[in-house]
Amino acid sequence: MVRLSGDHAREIAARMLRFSGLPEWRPWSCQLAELLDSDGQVVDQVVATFFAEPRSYTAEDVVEISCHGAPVVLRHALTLAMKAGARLAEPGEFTLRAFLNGRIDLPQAEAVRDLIDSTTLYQARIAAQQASGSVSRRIGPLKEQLLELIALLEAGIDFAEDDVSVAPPAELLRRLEPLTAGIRRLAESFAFGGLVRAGLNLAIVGRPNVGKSSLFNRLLQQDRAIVTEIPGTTRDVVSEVAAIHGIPVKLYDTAGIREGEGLVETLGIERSYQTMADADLTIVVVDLSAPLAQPDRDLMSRARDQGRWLLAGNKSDLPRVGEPLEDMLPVSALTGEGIDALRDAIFQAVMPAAGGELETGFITSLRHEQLLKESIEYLKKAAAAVAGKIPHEMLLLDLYSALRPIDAITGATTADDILNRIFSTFCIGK
Ligand SMILES: Nc1nc2c(ncn2[C@@H]2O[C@H](COP(=O)(O)OP(=O)(O)OP(=O)(O)O)[C@@H](O)[C@H]2O)c(=O)[nH]1
Ligand SMILES: [Mg+2]
Repeated sequence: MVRLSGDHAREIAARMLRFSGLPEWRPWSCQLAELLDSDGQVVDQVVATFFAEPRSYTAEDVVEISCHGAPVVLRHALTLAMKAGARLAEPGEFTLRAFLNGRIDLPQAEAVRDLIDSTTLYQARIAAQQASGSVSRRIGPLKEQLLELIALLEAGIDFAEDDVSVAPPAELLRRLEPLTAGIRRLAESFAFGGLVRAGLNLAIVGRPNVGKSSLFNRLLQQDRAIVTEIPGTTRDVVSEVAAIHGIPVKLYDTAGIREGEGLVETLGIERSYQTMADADLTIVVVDLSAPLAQPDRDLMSRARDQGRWLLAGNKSDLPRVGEPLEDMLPVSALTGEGIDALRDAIFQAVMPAAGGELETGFITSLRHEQLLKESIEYLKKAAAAVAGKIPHEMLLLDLYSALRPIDAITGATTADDILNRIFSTFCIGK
């Protein structure tokens, strides 16, 4: 599809296409037309759709020309468009115009990019929610609370002689607390949101021959890593991406951990430790059909020290030896038993504790997370200022500083926004 946006969209389309008769630009309807080569011969039959401003993608007049898709034809259509007075759009320019024309806000524009980059349907669903404004719907009420607080203090200062009572410290703290907590919850949602967007690194570690490569293949649903009954089969890290509950998960199969036999294996084992240190989540695999050994325990405590981890007891199809361990997930890479439960556990391990917030929107952008954290720092300063009985003028400076990063997400607040609030919430009316 070739998209033309701007005041001249219709003129340019009329010049580059041949219509049967004069083109009729009825909004949101389409017309058949022909695309001609330089000799005046038809090279494609196309459909031209007109979207009248402001109800179009960019909020400007838009004509979309749908061709059959051959790259040479599309390139020719672009050439014709440029000859007729158009210029090529910059990357993302249509979405930029939608933003500049006020049809979407910044988080929505960013979500369009994420939607395009989605590799799983789950990612697409989250991006689509954000493109429809889920981030702003969560930040909006928090910003509202902050603006109210600012208006309260401004009114106290500006209209001191108009007997608008200046808020007592207890009242200020009562308002600051839920505001800070709300912004913090949103910032923390990035722990999960970031993974949804960028994916998760998952290391599979364990002693030789416990079935790491078999489990890796099973989670991938393809025979990617070599499996043999010889301990020390895997020598180097093997990685591949699988989707687990819609999150792209990069799985790392590693060399079995033991006292290395030879240089190659020793180097491989070093990489296993490195992979484990870099991973977002580690699965320690043990063999249920053999007694637990000290190296198994060492690996478990290392995983525990390093962060999020799961314990998988593999070969559950064989007679079990040794005592069951706490929180161990029995699986069989051979039969597939327990693999679904393992997938669930992987998802649960990275999902936020408050699972209910999943559907109401969380942030997936590192930029948003950093801005929210910056805002929290100033809100903390403001709370300290209230406690320290620092003058309201100074407190206001902190609140404005807390507002600035939020504005960087949602778009700027103007002095009018604050004045309107002061005049609407207080009966100054003079
Ligand atoms: N019965 C049974 N055998 C399994 C299972 N998983 C793996 N095996 C067998 O265990 C042996 C070792 O499997 P691998 O997947 O190569 O083990 P690994 O942990 O990757 O071994 P290294 O790469 O040497 O560290 C192979 O003979 C597999 O067929 C299982 O769930 N049940
Ligand atoms: Mg292996």
